[in-house]
Amino acid sequence: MLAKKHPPVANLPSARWLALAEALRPALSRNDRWPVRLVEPVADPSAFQGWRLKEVAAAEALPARTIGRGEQVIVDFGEHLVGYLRLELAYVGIAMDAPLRLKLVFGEVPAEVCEPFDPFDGTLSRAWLQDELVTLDELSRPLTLPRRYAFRYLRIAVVATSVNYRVRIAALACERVTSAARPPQPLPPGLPPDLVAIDEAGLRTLANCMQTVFEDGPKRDRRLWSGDLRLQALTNYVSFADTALVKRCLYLLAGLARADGCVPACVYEFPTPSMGIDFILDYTALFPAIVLDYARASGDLDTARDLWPVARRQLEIALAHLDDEGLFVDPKTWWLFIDWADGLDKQAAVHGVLAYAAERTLALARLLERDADVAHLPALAPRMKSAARARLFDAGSGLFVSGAQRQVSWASQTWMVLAGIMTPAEGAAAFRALPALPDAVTPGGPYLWHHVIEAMLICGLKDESLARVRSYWGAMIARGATTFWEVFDPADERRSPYRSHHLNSYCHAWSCTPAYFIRRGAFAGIIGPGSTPADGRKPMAH
Ligand code: RAM
Repeated sequence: MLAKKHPPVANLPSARWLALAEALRPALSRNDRWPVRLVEPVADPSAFQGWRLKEVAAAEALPARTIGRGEQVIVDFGEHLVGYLRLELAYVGIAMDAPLRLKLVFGEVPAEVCEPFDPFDGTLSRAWLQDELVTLDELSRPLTLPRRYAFRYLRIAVVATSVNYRVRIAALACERVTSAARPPQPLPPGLPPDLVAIDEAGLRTLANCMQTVFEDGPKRDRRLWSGDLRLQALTNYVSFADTALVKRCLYLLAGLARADGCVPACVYEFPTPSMGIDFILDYTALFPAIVLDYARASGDLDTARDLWPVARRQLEIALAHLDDEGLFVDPKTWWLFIDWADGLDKQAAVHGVLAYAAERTLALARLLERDADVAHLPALAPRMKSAARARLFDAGSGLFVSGAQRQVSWASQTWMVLAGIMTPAEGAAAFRALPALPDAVTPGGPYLWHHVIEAMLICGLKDESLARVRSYWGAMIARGATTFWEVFDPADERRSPYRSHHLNSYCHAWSCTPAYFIRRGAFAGIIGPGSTPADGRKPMAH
């Protein structure tokens, strides 16, 4: 959806910014990884999405096997990987007197290698699903596929041979690529094993998304989204500490701003950097927060100063949608994101985002000594607060409501807390009340859950926020995750915003943040070797 047009901003040095971004393109580190076992599908209603992959042999058994027409083998690489596949094949039989046709299916989760992709009814391209047909006339050279894949499982099926030969997989490797080359900073000591596992999956998620930009998901959409970048950058500062990649991404987004100065929600790198077609009001408003976080983490105030004109412009564009009293009113011309929850009314949450963004922008201005540029902001905060409290606060329930239907949601309370419009005491009462309210719209995915955790921490609900990290992200680990997912609804494991659980990304940028909370010490004082998962589950190995 295209945003309301604003007048062009003169003199944004887009070409210089894009050149700076190009100069910061990172080298990728490359390492081979090999399968760890051979598996076969077992339909199991108690397993994630109904499929379990049972070990049938160690990976060492693979070269001794032969596969004939109509047969298949599934290999498990033991963890989620992003990289390039290399296969060495040989034929066994009288002669290779006809080409070999293979089907290769890559899966981030078992369902992708256990279920057919077709008929396909998803709302995004079928081409995101990672299957290939390969036809080979002879097998003397290794087969390297040109495309990069995101996967843990690989199904290799022989579609056609002649009757005179079978196929042997002599060698199989994945060249893993990432720009997260240096080892992460050490974890706080004495962390219980379930949180170590959650941190590890969080960092693997982040590393696998760290390519030549911070991608949202290495399977899909494989591009830089500003909303994802904000959370990836925060986790990166306390782990891989690669501030140069954040800087590159900030310059890419800024360099690709529209004529009116609006930064797109996403950008493409290839063949040349270009602007994505989506504009998300909440992402736009939060751009200055990414610059502020970057400036604080890196100390690089020069870059923040360079980006200041575009940062303040994002807030200006977003605040154009406040009414006379300072309340956000949905102009219906923008994509408002906030979360994937169905039926969520976003007015209150976006109002909270805008107030939060205004506060961050002011903090950035102060850090850069550019207060004069935003002299109107100090007076705006109390206006936005009183408008929200007058028109969106329900004194009876103590909760913020949203839209004409006065909808109650986790999203609204969360962003009102983050904006400082709801007090920590009110927020604590709200977060305690919400689980018992059947009509309150619950979060639809990890992006909003991240903000819920952050808001709970502000409200002093340390134990509750830790319990949520354990019960939500821990539940992905319990279901076999080695990276965290784009969407996860424990009550509906096939839930997808794209009408296809195969299209969901299972290594997704915005889900990596438990590692951020753990590493920044958010749970200090309540975690230690004796602490156990809230639901009494045993920590899972993965
Ligand atoms: C999807 C991706 C991305 C997210 C946007 C809003 O396409 O999952 O991560 O930022 O939606």
